[in-house]
Amino acid sequence: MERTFLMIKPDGVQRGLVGEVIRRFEAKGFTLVGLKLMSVSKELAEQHYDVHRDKPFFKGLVDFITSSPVVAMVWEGDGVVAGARTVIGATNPLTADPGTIRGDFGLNIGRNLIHGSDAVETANREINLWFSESELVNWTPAMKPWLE
Ligand code: RTP
Ligand code: MG
Repeated sequence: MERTFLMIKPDGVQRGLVGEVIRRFEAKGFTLVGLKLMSVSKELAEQHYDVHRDKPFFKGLVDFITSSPVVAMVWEGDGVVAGARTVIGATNPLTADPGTIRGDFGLNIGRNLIHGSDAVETANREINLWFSESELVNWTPAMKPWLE
């Protein structure tokens, strides 16, 4: 089953949007298999955003992600990588569609509330980076047949 890595960034936690964000993925029908509130080290933030290392916003991004706790999550479901990106919305909240998390709550590109893996391979890399195998729970929701 496909899995993705999602992270509620410091702005989402500080603004009290953790429940709202999780509610949206639950309501969509995805399955939560890993969840933790944590402070992020500079090393982990730099590894997570390694692809952006040469971008002008890299240092500000790392400073932001390490500034206050985040909620790291792994979600499971058919097509969950792309599906979660649809629920999240475009990178810039000012152009993200209403009804998406960023469109409804985001303020600007540097404060866009949540990260979602952008491809299946990226998701696998990020899940391994953020979670150990023992922190992930394999389970089948009883309501799953109703969603198929
Ligand atoms: P994410 O990785 O956080 O899920 O976001 P994304 O795929 O939609 O966007 P990406 O291109 O991967 O950029 C990663 C994060 O860097 C910040 N950013 N700031 N100041 C800027 O121009 C700029 N561009 C990107 C955003 O917070 C973005 O989510
Ligand atoms: Mg990205």
